[in-house]
Amino acid sequence: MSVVGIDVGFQNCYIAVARSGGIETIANEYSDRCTPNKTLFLQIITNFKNTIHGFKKFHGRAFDDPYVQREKPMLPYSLHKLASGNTGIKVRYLNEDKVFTIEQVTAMLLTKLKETSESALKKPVVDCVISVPSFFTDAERRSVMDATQIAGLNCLRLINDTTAVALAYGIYKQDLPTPEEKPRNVVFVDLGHSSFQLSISAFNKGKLKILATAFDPYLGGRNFDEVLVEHFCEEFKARYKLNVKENPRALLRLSQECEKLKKLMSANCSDLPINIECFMNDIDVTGKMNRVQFEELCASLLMRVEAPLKAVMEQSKLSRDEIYAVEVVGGATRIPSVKERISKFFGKDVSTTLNADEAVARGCALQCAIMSPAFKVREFSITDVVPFPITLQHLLSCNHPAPFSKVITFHKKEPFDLEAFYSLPQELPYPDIRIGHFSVQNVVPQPDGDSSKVKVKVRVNVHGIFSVSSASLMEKQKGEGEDTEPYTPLDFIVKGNYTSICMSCESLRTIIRVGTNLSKMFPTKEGVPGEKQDPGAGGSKPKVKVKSTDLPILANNIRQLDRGVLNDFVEYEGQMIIQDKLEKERNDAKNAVEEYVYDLRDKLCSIYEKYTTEEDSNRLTLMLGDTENWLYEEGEDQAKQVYVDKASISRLYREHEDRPRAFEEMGKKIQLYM
Ligand code: ATP
Ligand code: K
Ligand code: MG
Repeated sequence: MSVVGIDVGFQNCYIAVARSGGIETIANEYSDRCTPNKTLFLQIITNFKNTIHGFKKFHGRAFDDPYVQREKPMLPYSLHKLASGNTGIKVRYLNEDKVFTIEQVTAMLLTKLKETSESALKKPVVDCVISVPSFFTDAERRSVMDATQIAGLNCLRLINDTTAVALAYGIYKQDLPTPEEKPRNVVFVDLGHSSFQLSISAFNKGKLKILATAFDPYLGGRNFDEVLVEHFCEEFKARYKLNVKENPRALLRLSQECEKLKKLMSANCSDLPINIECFMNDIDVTGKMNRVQFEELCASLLMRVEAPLKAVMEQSKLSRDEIYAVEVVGGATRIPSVKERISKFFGKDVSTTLNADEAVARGCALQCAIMSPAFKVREFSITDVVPFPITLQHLLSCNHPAPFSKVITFHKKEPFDLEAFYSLPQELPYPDIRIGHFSVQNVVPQPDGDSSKVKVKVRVNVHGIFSVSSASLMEKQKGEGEDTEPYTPLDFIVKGNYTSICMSCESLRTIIRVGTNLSKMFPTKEGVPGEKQDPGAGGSKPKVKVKSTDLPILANNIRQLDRGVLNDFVEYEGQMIIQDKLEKERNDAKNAVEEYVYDLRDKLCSIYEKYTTEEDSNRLTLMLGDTENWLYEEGEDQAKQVYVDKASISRLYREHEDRPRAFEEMGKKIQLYM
């Protein structure tokens, strides 16, 4: 079984694989270890409207979400509002307009990455660990998980980008403090193309614990490109009277050139040129810029670097001298002024001991190796955090350790509903705070008419996804006496309308307090499915026999694809893979004919010259010309078999290649075939 880790970046994807010798990064068919985050649609590769990129943050987003609306005009492809209200992507596929869900588009990308790893490893790839930004919410995570299923991958864990980096950093360190010693605290900073993330991790031998995480989900290398694009749009308007923004293709080219310029400026202080030939209306444009000017233009972006640094330090409650190192990764941390700001804030040089581009993927592969039974790696435990406080009419505080599960007790006489949502809308990257609606069914009163005790287990799993995972009704056995478990302040809160109180900061403290009470009250007990005997609370108290019955839970409004729809998508993805394969074979067959024409023509006037009569040679040359014309006309778009038939002569030809004397004989065959 292969063990792979995939970093699906907004711009760049990396695949790492665990091998016995360590972690390796896989190269794609172009011998590049970085695969652009792009999905190309069949047959129309030259058509840029069908090259889908920049879709990573459409997961779980409503079409009406301000982020989606802001991105829409900048995209060369069109977005579409799905019946669910989510964002779909419209493309030409097999000569038809077709709308794909974001899960399908990401699945196509994952399929490509899967194929890349399979051809590098020469083994099937199923198990994997995939990274997501730490700020991804429940809906985004569920959506990515759906995509992995469509692509036929078994995602063992969605891991936060900076957590993967922390693992890649810590697992090889031989000198970490022992569990009894003070942990080593390291800050991890990742500035990618679309977002800025950081976390602080406390390391001891064999484990890491994320203490806090902070982010600016809308700050990344792309914003720096945009500043340059804006600048040159103005300049070209003034100097060449060109309205670049009206021309999507020109805008795309300018954006690519600006990105190159930005990268050059990281290494050079002097004036650097930007030249684009035939930019618009056959006009060549030129411009220049240096690092000082660039930093002035980007001043407002650079100002935004500090806030998340502050936030993460405040949350961790550490002082700056308790920070052992600040490790930076992500392409955009190469911008010198970004590094300077980080280093100034922490009062120490930033470290770049990790591979800035590949650290995330490597961490993912390590996590996959740890989780895979097929692989032996040293154990390394990871405790991550919940990035946003969740309210289940009360419940999880921000930076609560994850994964975790907790049992909450309710006293009810009838079925009841629980609503889970994010507590602090202003901290969420998008306006929708819903997580899900969970109905606990089949609740009945006790035989004596009293409320029943219902234990509900809530969970945040390894993917960072929240759920109400099980519920059970505790029934007092006749004549066994009263349940001694104390009345909890929680019951009071649940009965009250907590929803409205949760929104203020004041009540956030309340939530945390309730959370703490909860863990004190039920330190280890977790609802186990099936009937069982509950020994009751308090070891010294008389034992109370309680019968427990599992209750069905109906989850509603979960931001995830309907399972039937998911299955259809799995099937459709399979068909598209076949279609792609057929198309590739068809293209290869066509290329083979073309190649044959060139090759034979070449050889007719070189190595075969002396074996061919002039008459034969002329006839063959004419025939090759015909075949070539055919390729540009009716042969432009034919079924594979047509090309195969044409090209089978090429096979014959090769068979005779080492026997030039038989060439004349073969020439006759060629005539037969063409
Ligand atoms: P995200 O993490 O936001 O999903 P990503 O993982 O695809 O995105 P990275 O590959 O880490 O992003 O970084 C890409 C960004 O880094 C791009 O904006 C790129 O222009 C920028 N970048 C790469 N090299 C340099 C450099 N030498 N100087 C400045 N910026 C650079
Ligand atoms: K990346
Ligand atoms: Mg990244």
